[in-house]
Amino acid sequence: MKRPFPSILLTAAALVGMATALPAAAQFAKPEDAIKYRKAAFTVMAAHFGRVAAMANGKAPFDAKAAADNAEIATTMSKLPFAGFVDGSDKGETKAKPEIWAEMDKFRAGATKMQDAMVAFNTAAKGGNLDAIKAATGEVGKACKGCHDTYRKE
Ligand code: ASC
Repeated sequence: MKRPFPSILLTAAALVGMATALPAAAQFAKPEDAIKYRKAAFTVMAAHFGRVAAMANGKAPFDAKAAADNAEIATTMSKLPFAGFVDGSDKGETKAKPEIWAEMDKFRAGATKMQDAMVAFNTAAKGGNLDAIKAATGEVGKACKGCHDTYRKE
């Protein structure tokens, strides 16, 4: 019997669909994989946010196109790290404080605040007005710092 789509392709397509539709449902074989994942996502987010922040702070020349491109990536990345704060990932190579797991609702609220600030920042970056970008950058920075002060070691 000849089928139009071999079932292996259908299975592969279904897996790809799941992986792209549900980043928040990222699965981890081991707690250390979740730790690596969230650190990687934060690292990429910070790199791209930082490029715009450098422009906002006058440490890099303002380039509207680069600001918009980097803000878009930072905003996309901001959606990813929090899926990595799974149970059991409070121990290992991490600066995450145990308070995160004791106050998960509060922690998630802080994450949402940052993600919302990122969306506003992305809008500002697309608008190309440096003063608006400066203000929105400050709001994202505040949201980052808010959680770092409470939930990050050192
Ligand atoms: C950044 C970055 C952070 C935040 C934080 C804001 O660019 O990498 O972690 O801003 O420094 O206070």
